[in-house]
Amino acid sequence: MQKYEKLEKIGEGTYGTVFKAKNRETHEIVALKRVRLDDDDEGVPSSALREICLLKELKHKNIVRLHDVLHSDKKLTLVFEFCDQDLKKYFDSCNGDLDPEIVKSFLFQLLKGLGFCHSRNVLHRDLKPQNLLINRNGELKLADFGLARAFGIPVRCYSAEAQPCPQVTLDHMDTLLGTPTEEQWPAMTKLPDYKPYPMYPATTSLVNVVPKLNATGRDLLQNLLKCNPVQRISAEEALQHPYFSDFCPP
Ligand code: Z3R
Repeated sequence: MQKYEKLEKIGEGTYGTVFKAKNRETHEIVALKRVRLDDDDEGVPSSALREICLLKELKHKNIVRLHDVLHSDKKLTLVFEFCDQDLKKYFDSCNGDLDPEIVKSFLFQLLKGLGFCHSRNVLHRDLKPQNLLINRNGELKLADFGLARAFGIPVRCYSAEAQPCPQVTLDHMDTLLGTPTEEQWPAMTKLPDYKPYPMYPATTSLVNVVPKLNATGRDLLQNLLKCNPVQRISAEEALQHPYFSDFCPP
């Protein structure tokens, strides 16, 4: 750890604090994610091991690069490439006034990174603005794979710790778009944790939610937000959607 000079705290991940730091020899700026290893615990948290194993295999320009893993007696440190800010901080700085071309570029890169993960049988499972990093060249990278899963290997039961609970988000989507009906999603009631819940009608149309997005963009969004995974557009398909027909990747 002498190799790095810790600068400031820049975030909190699934299981640890993230610091900006400088390599004392090369002066390269990196992000250090520190994982505390408690004495009475069984060693390295499973979320950290999961992130290390998955990220070692996921080398893509839209996925934050894991440079190194350092292990000292009580701490595990993941050394990542540095990005200037996360998307939440960027959104907050824009006060809701986002440039539609930047939105398009960020969505394109998000789908590229995600499509790459899916092609390698990895589900991120915790996509949110804090886990999407951007840099001053306009590049966007997926980060925090602490809740990610390799799929394809049948898993009988997820541990409670690994199960994200996006209830607030689901409720918000239900009130906005309407609760999915059995007709729209026949397999819904057969899901392992399915519980009957209030049926909300759609309260608004996407035009009111994203007034600056054109009709083609709204069509893509509608397809990305389909609750029924059979009907939902994949990342690869989304990249071919007409919304991107005028987009030139750099
Ligand atoms: C790797 C893993 C997690 C993070 C990395 C890199 N960079 C992060 S979080 C970050 C967050 C900001 S700047 C860099 S913030 O200032 O926008 N919160």
